[in-house]
Amino acid sequence: MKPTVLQLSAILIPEIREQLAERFDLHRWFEQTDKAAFLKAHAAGIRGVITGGHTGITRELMEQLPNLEVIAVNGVGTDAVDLAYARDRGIKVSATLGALTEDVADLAIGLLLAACRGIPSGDRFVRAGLWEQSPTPLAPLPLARQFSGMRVGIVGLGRVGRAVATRASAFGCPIAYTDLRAMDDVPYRFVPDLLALAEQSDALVVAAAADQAEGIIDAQVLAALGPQGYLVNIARGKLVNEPDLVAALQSGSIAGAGLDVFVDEPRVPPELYGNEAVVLQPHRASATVQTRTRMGQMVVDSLEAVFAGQEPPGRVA
Ligand code: 8YV
Repeated sequence: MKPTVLQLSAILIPEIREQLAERFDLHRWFEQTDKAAFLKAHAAGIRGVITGGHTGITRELMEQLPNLEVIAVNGVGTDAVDLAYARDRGIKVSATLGALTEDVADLAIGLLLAACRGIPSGDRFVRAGLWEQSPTPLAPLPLARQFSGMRVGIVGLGRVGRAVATRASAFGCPIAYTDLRAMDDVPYRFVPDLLALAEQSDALVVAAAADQAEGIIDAQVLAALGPQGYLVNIARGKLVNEPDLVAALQSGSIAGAGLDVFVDEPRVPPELYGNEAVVLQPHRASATVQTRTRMGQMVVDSLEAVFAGQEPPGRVA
């Protein structure tokens, strides 16, 4: 008999979907209209859960799955899974560690470049036919901010933070970082205090885990970054105090931002829609065919490993 697996978030790659359907008795939670009736009929048989990094799983749902053995997170962030509770229950949790590093770092640099150089504003300007009306488009499109050589401050020097640092270094950017401790295997400057890092940076890139760092980017940090400073967030929305960020973008107390993540996705503060200083993405940093294929394969492999009594790849609990 195939092991029963509950899928909490969608997987778009056809080969992965085929493998899931082939190997598991798969139930899609998001397609269940009567969730209580579904749980009554199937909860006891569910041995595995697939979820996304942002979606995670509620403690309440875990409590209703008495025979759960494994949660395979299709992402690297595990802040939406109660890892302590999973450990207590002996439920193994895996994440797609290392599978999405390059893509997330690529998008961080893309967002920073897009925000500094006003790429989306320029694109909108051309598409609206405004270039022909204003052949020297200086008034509607102010001169941009140079990216090469910017002082880049990285908040959280994990896999993604390091990959951002490598890329920004290639643009001649001096790199500093803050983290829980200094790292002796990198050539970058450690700044223990986030406020000091913000003061000394032209751009802050948020790449930290969100488990214990909610709201660390607040009005004070944004004020320290200053009116010439840019913020990029490709980690989790809740690392940033969103009302403070909206206020900073509205008042010009920072120059701009590039955001892939938000506190209450898919809701984005509506004040940002008309703000040309911010570049917005719908949480797509890992959304390439190549990376999502690697991630999906790790999810399949994790489930199979646990059902075969083995250690899952990317185990975090
Ligand atoms: C994904 C993420 O968008 O890795 C994470 O933690 O949030 C993203 O890579 C998500 O997990 C896709 O399911």
